[in-house]
Amino acid sequence: MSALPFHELPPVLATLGWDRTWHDLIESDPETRAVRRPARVTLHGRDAWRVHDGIDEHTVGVRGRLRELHSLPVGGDWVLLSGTSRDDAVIEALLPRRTALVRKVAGNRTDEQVVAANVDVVLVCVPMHSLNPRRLERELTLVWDSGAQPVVAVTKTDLAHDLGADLDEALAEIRAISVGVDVLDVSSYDGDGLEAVRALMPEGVTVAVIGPSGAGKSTLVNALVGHQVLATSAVRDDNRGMHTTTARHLVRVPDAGLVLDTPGMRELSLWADEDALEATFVDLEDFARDCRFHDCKHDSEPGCAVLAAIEAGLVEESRLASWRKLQRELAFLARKQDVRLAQEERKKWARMGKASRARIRP
Ligand SMILES: Nc1nc2c(ncn2[C@@H]2O[C@H](COP(=O)(O)OP(=O)(O)OP(=O)(O)O)[C@@H](O)[C@H]2O)c(=O)[nH]1
Ligand SMILES: [Mg+2]
Repeated sequence: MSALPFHELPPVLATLGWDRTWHDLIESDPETRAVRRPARVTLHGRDAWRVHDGIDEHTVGVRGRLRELHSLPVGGDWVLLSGTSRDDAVIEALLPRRTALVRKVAGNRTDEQVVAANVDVVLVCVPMHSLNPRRLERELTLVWDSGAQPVVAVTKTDLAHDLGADLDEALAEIRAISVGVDVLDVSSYDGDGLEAVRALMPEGVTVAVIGPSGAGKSTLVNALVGHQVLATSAVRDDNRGMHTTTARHLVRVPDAGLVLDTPGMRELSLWADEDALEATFVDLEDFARDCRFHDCKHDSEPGCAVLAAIEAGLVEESRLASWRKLQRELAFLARKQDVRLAQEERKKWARMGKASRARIRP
């Protein structure tokens, strides 16, 4: 049995993001060719996955051997289903991810968690009245690392009037942090800027929405879809919505692409590499290229172009501080990861040693 020819697949699959490249991928692999039906994960719980197979959306489980893999399917993943109907469908295979938004698992462990897969654009929401620059830098680094394109959405711009705040000033501050990234301003309440967001998602394109709790992510998704698909509610005293989002939903926007809502992450720990950090701090990197010493630490070295730029008021000193902090954090994580891998390796060798000793013993 081989996969259905591309033109015989349900046309709705294309609106979910299925394309020739995905199709060729399963055709070229004898193992996946035998499994007929691609589907996209729209939501996942602890033990069940909602998938859309181009015909309808239903709940399925995964084949046991997939559980042994390090990574189970998450929202946005493409999977292959066995079975011919919704009742006997099971996820048999997880297709390789084109992009993956990954964060470090909350707490002390050095495990990673994939937040969303196969996302083309990540919309980083920043409420206009409560910018947290350090958080935004982290979020942008996370997105650069994922392989998706970051775009910043400054939300709740209608509040500027009520709060007597200067929207242009807030935007300028956010633009100064979002180097090389488009910054849109939106208000889901009065519809301003929604068209610009919609323009990011032509049919088949997936946009994930991230940002702090209460930033208006779910409200924005509802506004794009045109009706309430996700619960949102009044802001509590602690600024979190009453219906704070707890799962990641992938929904289709009529006549457009797909949007994946995510819960506001309270603890945003990085799981990124140096390149992603460079992309976030490209303004500092540009100056750093002109430093006299190529290994300049931008501390007090003579001929440091970064310090000169700060002195000249071209960059904020706080930006250098957060660059250093994130560099330290990543270095720490890498060291911790090395220690863990070394421990696992030692355990493996100890086990193998034991097993071979057992065999040698008469
Ligand atoms: N003034 C104003 N309020 C908004 C706007 N968008 C959302 N809100 C309000 O902000 C609160 C939080 O909105 P949500 O959409 O639930 O926020 P969220 O980012 O999804 O929050 P989590 O799910 O907790 O991560 C709600 O009370 C919304 O009504 C907006 O454009 N303008
Ligand atoms: Mg929400």
